[in-house]
Amino acid sequence: MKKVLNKGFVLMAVLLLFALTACSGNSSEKSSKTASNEGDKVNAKIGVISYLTGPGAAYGEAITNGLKMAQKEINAKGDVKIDLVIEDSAGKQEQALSAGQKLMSNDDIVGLIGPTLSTEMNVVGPEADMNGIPIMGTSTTAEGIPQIGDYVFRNSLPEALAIPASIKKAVDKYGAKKVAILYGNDDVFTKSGFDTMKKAAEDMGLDILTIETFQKGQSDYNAQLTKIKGLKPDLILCSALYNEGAVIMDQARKVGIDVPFVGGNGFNSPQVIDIAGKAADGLIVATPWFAEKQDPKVQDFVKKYETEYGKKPDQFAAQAYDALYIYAEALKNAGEADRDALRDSLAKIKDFPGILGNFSFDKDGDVVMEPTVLIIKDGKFQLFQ
Ligand code: 1QQ
Repeated sequence: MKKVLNKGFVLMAVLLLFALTACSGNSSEKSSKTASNEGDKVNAKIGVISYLTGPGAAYGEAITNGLKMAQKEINAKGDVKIDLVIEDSAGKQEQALSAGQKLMSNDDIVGLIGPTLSTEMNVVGPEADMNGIPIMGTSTTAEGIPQIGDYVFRNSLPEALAIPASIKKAVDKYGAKKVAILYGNDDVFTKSGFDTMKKAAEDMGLDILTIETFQKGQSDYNAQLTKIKGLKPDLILCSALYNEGAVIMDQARKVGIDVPFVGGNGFNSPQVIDIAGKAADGLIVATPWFAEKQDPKVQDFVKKYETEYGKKPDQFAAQAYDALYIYAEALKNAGEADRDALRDSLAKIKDFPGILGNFSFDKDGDVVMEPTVLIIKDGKFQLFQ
């Protein structure tokens, strides 16, 4: 397993550090232990960087709700006691980085969860890796996230697995041959989703009629949509976050485009339906989460979440919930709240039974999971069959 660090190298580094410290004549007070253990219980502080304010704040709200629910349950069980220290990134790289740095510089914090966007993880991940603190994305789906370094993990289903599954299902169902692609070209996730869509379309021999782009916060998509309408695609592939994606769907229906959309992970939010209403019908997405799944563990979680927050949990809540359980399991197995021990323990997680199924990291700290393909019909996410 690549992610399990080379102990020989680590030992050499430790010896070198020890020699340097000894030479400086300064005995360092700082221990690598980041929290105390009471008896057998591991006490750990986890830092969270989440998109809590701004146009995509519903992602962060779902994520922190899922984390808090898991925290309550884990703490009630008693093997591990987790404190969460939550910071807002506002969906911005700079704010995510300063939030991350603040959390990393707190020696009591043993690991990080977040940030919400791949765009943010692209700057926070390398910093965490350099500082030797484990970090796990629960919603980051762009290519290359766990490959940032040995301390960087995710439990979110990568676009590279999700998108080909949803396109394939749509192509099979509708006999689609011609597609138009529309994507945000100023965001790591929407760009990566586009690359995956283009490759999947090419691999399936689809005719790509046009590739159109937009920018974050754009409000008028008429130019792109009018052009797409004129080309008469069978399907539209769209890589966007929900705040832009829902507006695109609304405007598409208004200019008279009635073909189905295949969206990436950004569309896996009930916000799409809240914002676009009827216009969201015909959106196809792939996700590891389906709240109607007839699995007692899933239904138990849905019920508890609804009682606590007054709404159904979405994929982002579910992934965050599982992520904290994975951290708790890794901390319990490590037997101590130590950054390096947690990293090694996380890398060894195998077949952990979460609400998203049995979870293991692959050799890069990435996820292997079967996506479920859903379609919005009558204002609801339903199984796409
Ligand atoms: C990413 C995503 C977003 C949709 C998370 C909210 O998948 O940025 O990677």
